[in-house]
Amino acid sequence: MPVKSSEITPEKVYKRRRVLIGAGVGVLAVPLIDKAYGVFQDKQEQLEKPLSQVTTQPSAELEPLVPTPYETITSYNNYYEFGYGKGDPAKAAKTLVTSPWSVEVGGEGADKPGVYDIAELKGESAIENHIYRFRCVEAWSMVIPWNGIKLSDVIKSAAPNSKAKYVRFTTVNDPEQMPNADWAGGPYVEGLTIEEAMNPLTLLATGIYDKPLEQQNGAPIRLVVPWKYGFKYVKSIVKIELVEVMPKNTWWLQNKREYGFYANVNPQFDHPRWTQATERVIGELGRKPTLLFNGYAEEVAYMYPELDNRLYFY
Ligand SMILES: Nc1nc2c(c(=O)[nH]1)N[C@H]1C(S)=C(S)[C@@H](COP(=O)(O)O)O[C@H]1N2
Ligand SMILES: [Mo]
Repeated sequence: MPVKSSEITPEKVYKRRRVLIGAGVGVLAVPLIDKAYGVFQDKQEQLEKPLSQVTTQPSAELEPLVPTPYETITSYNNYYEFGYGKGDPAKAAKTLVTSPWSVEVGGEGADKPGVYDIAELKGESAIENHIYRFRCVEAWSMVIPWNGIKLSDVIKSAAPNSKAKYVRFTTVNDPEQMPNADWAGGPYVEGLTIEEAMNPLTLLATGIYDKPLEQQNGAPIRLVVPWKYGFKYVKSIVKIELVEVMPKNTWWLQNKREYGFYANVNPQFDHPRWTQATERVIGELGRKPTLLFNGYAEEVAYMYPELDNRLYFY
């Protein structure tokens, strides 16, 4: 899916921004769009420095986030167990029974393993509301108002021990309820480092726009890691394991050359088949620049001090 050069941020926008900065004109005087591009430019300049020296703008100072309409979030999906088309999950996933539902929390890294009903899991912490950017590895994006709990609260109540180095998540896999259940030859699996899992941005989402998650979005509970590509957001979770060895995640197993474990959003590292420098905002015209760590560098860059495969390989 090559990007037309006309869709890439025009150079003159950068130049104009530079002139404005040079003239000492305050950010408030700059139209919003220029401000967004200016942030992108600052990030690009920062990428030339070692990451340890990068100073980033807090996410709150980036362009205001305009949530994608509910109808779009619930009708344009990736959930391959229900088909490969973007419209398939909204049609086919209604057969997935999401109540009652329990999640097994365990693994060799958990001193207090347990099986939790969804209501019990929610009881672990207060429901929080977070409007996050969402960036798929296919170079499209949305803005999603999530409701959910902090993954860290669930991990803490499992009493992690020294073997808890990674967290492994598993999606339900039921051929009777999922027409394409076997597309990956087994359940969809994802993983995080324990540090990533404990980061306060990381959620277990149970709703969108204050409505319970619909099946196509991963009901009743799915992972949300806003600085990573969408394929990390494993849906309809039935198992969470604290483990010692890095989990083999589904997309890495599918195509090791194109997908890896970390999958941190990085506009400077292209997918072998398309650019990651820009993204198509679903429901809007044209493309916009992609931000390092999807705009959440301030909150997450401390976990990636080296310029290595955590940044420059999926
Ligand atoms: N079980 C499962 N989880 C999944 C997927 C999938 O195919 N199966 N697709 C992933 C991908 S590639 C993306 S972009 C997001 C899409 O989430 P959404 O449909 O809620 O926007 O879900 C992720 N989680
Ligand atoms: Mo994706």
